[in-house]
Formats: sequence, C-alpha cells, structure tokens
Amino acid sequence: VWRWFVLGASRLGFYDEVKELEIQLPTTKIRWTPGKTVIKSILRAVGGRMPDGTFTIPINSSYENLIKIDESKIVYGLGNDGEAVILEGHEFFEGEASYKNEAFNLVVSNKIPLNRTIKDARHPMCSTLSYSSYLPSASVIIVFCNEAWSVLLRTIVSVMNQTPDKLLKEIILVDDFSDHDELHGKLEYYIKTRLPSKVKLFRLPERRGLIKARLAGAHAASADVLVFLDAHCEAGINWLEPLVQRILEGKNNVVVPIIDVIDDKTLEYQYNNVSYEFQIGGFNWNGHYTWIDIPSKELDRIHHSFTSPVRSPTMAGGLFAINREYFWEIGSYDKEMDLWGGENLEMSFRVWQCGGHLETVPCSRVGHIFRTFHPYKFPNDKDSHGINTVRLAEVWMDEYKRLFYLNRPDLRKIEYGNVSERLELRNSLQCKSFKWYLQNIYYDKFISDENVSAYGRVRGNDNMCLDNLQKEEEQDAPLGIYSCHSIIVGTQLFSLSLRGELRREYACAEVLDNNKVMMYKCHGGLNQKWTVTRFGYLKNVETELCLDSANLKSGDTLRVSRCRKLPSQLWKWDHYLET
Ligand code: LR7
Ligand code: MN
Repeated sequence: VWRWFVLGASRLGFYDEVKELEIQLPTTKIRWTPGKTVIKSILRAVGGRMPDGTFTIPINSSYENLIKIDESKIVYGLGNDGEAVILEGHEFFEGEASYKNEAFNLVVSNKIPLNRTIKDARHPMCSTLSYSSYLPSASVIIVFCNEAWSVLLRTIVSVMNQTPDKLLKEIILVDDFSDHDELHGKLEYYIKTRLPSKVKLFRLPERRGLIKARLAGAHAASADVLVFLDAHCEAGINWLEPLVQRILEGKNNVVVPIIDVIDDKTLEYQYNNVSYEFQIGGFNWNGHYTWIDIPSKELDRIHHSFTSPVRSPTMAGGLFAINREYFWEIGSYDKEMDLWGGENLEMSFRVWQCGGHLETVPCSRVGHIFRTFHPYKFPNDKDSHGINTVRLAEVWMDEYKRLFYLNRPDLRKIEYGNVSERLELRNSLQCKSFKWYLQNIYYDKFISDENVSAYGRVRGNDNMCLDNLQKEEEQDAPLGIYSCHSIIVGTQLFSLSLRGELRREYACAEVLDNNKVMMYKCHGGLNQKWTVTRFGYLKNVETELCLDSANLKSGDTLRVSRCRKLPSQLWKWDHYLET
C-alpha cells in the first residue's frame, strides 16, 4: 500500500492505506487506482519522495510544471545533425530499462531537443531541382497508440520546422485510445499553449488500430494531399516538396520518401552518403513486407538518375503521400482490417492493379525509428497481421494466394470476415489481375511453382526433408535437414528452377570448399546450378558432387559427396512439373 502526502492540500491531507485517490489540481485531475503505476510515475515526477517512503506533490502542480520538468531534462545541442547520443553512468542503465518498454531508448530521446537539426541526407543533385510554385497543400496525418511523449512531439515539431508554412495546411493527430496518462490532458495543454492551431487532435473512443485511425484522420483532413507518417519520425530537408510535386504531375501517383533509420539505441539519423543507393518495397510469399534492390531494368528506365522517382512494387506503409480525392476514389483502406499489419500490401497491390503508380521519391527523406517489438498490446493476442493479410490475399492475389497459403498453412482456415465490399470495389474500378502485376510491376519476383521443374518438400532418406532451419531467408544460412512435416510449410518449401537453381524465394543452394551446402542470395553462378538425374540425385554442376544426407540428423547442415547411387543421395520432390 502506498501512502501519499499532498503538500498544501489540507482538503486531501495525509492518506494511509489509500484504495483510490483523486486529486483535483488547478488544471489537472489525477486519478490513482491501486496497481496503476503510470500515475505513480507522474506523482514521482512532480513531487518528491519523503524519507518515510511517502511522496509529496506541490499543489500547484500542473501540466505547465510537468512540461517544465520535461524541458529541464533537455540538453541543448545534443543529437544535433542527427548525431548518436551515448549515455553514461546511471542514465545508461535507465536508458536500457526504458528500451524494454518502448523498444527504443527513451532516456536518450528525452534529452535531445525536440527541434534538433539533422544533416541533409539527400543526394547532392536533389538541391538542384526546382518545384512548381503551385504545389498542392498537405494534411499530415499521424496516428498513435501509446507513443512516447518526446518522440511523438519531435515528429510534430520536425514536420512543422521542415515544411513551408504555405504547404502545410494541418497536422492531424489521431489517438488510437492510448492509455498513457501524459497523452491525455497534458497533450491537449501542450498543443494549446505551444503549437499553432493547425495542429489538431482527434481521439478514437476505443482501440481500433492504425488503419481505422488513419481513416478517421483522412475523414477530418481537408488539404489537397494526405501525407501519412508514423508517430516516431523526423522529416528531412525539403521532404514534402518532391512528394507533392510528383502528385501534381499525376493525380494517381502514390509516393513514398526514402525512409532513413533513426537508431533505436542512440537516435542517430543514419543514411548512406557514399553510394546513395536505396531499396524499394517488395513482399515475401509469407505475406510480409520486405526491402528489395531496384531491378536493373528499372534503373535503366530512369537512366540511373539519382533524383527520378523509382517504381516500387510495394510500400512499407507508414510514410506516404496521396492525392486526397484519389485516396477515396481508389478505395482508401479496407475498414475491416484491425489493429496493425497488411494494409500496406493491400494498398500497394490495389494502387498498381487499379491503374495507379507507386513510387519512391529519392529526394524526399524521412527518418523513422525502427522498433524491434511493438510497445503496445494486441487485444486478445489477435494476429491482426495474419488475418488482414488473408483478407488482401482473398481480394487481390487471385490464384497466387496459393503461394501465400503454402507458406502460411496455419491461416488457411482462419475466420477473416466478409470481403464482398472489397471485391465489389475491385470490380467497379475494373482492376487488373495479380498475374498482370507480377508480370509488369514485380517482374523479378520468384514464383515458387512457375518456371520450375519441381517444387514442394524435398524428401530424402528416413523421412528427412530439406529445411531452412528457420534461418532468415536473406542471410547466408546453412541448407539444413529436418524431419518432414506432414504438410508443406514455409521452411521446407523449395523449388528447382528451370535455370537449375535449388532455391527458395531469395536464396540458392551453393557448395562451399568444405563440401557443406549453404543458402546464398541467388546470383546465377555455376556453383548455384544443380541437375536432377534419372535416379533422383541432386547434382551440383560445378563440383559434380551429389547432395547427401549420410550420417546427418535433424538440424544438421547438408553436404555433397561423390555421386554413387546411395539411398542418402536420393531426393523425391512433392511436385514435378512438365517442362
Ligand atoms: O493499434 C495500433 N494503433 C496505432 O495507432 C498500432 C499502431 N498504431 C500507430 C503507432 O503508434 C504508429 O504511429 O500506428 C503507427 C504505426 O505503427 P508501428 O510504428 O508500430 O508500425 P511499424 O513501423 O512497425 O510498421 C510498418 O507496418 C505497419 C503495418 O500495419 C504500418 O504500415 C506502419 O506504418 C509501418 N511503418 C513504416 O512503414 C515505417 C517504416 C518501417 C518499415 C518497414
Ligand atoms: Mn513505425
């Protein structure tokens, strides 16, 4: 039981064994119920700890005081130019502890001024571009759920500082039912006293997820263009102009900035100022977004320019700009999608298939704190990403949804609601097929069961199958062996391409000097070529050795050895295709 002593508040006096406490301060109302530690931290911040374990709060505590306390933690100039901040002493440990709640170092963020400077991360050619004098205006929409104060505020302040006043019609904040206390009265107070009136705050009456929150923001918005940002971003130099310029050039251009990394531990603004190379959006057949290199055909199309918009098969989802009318015409979002995930691929496929363009605009850059976990809860542990992805697969992927389900057999029978409205939308917009999208937009995407001679599980001796051993696809990982699963699951899905690759989505099997077999990024080299012989061998063309499971147990790495008709060298695929 905590005991609270409120200085100067004779009306409240000294409490012992408090079950519930409500303190009415001049501008604030603090409610505390046992077990609610958030409030304790506010009291601790405002008041001081007494030797007997009680706390004191000066009665004139107010949002103003709370904000003054925040401001007193800021170190002028710290983190300027996007530089890394490294903590020492007790702050180091506090920072580490904050990471566990926020998925980034909040102590660092609290010390960095909200208006810190960042370097110009753009390619030097970008500063030679000029933009129309009739650029469309923007409503910047930022949704948040339990976002940390200083990071949310820095996002807002950086947008205001980096955007010409004339172009920035409004900043629309949508609170997705946060329960952090400081995001309530204190936020309203801050907006009223510190920010211009074009910053508007809306609140959802219940937790609805980022998709519905963005829809609410879009409904409230009135500028020519909608710009969506996550609530932990920092805008770069001239970030908005090239985005809205591109939308001025074509109403159906949906555009994304280069998303730079703000380091989650030091808040360093990181960018590549050597080659200025960047990646664009792809997807994995398991339904997840991924970064991919720009295909050489696309680089040729833009004549290897550093400033031209690059066609992107998909977008990450959090940071993009779209003409406001076009947003509604093209079907906004699937409003049945819950919480988090999938809406970015849904919009990407929809935009391309229904006649729009999705592009990365390299002269626009925005930093984003990439977090390694979600600092908010998913009610009932709902797999919203999985379910949302099923919805988009059912609506947009046609027969190619088979590859998604092949990788996610667990989602085959999941309850995903009704998609008839979205199918009607697809119909009324007369959108093209997913096959068209794969042939014309994501033309270098590997399709596990097309242009292959075999695919599925690759079964060897003793019911053992080839397996990626859960090692991440894009990393160099061993080709493993594991007991065959009863159905094809992602880790055991392999293809033998017509080019002779023994491969998965990105990685191809190749032989090392020590005869071990590793999965490396496919490069078309001879050591990644394999043939299937009449007996069922998998023979590596360069070494003329055969894949062999002799003396291996579940979880081991495969090897090759001299081909000699051993049972451990025979491999049977689930499916063989006519070639
Ligand atoms: O239930 C929620 N309600 C919310 O309001 C969950 C989240 N949110 C808010 C949250 O506070 C944040 O401002 O929504 C925003 C995005 O959530 P994040 O930051 O937890 O998402 P993310 O950055 O991990 O994930 C990416 O994919 C998401 C899929 O639904 C969204 O599209 C995110 O906007 C998107 N972020 C980016 O594209 C930034 C680049 C990262 C990458 C790749
Ligand atoms: Mn994010």
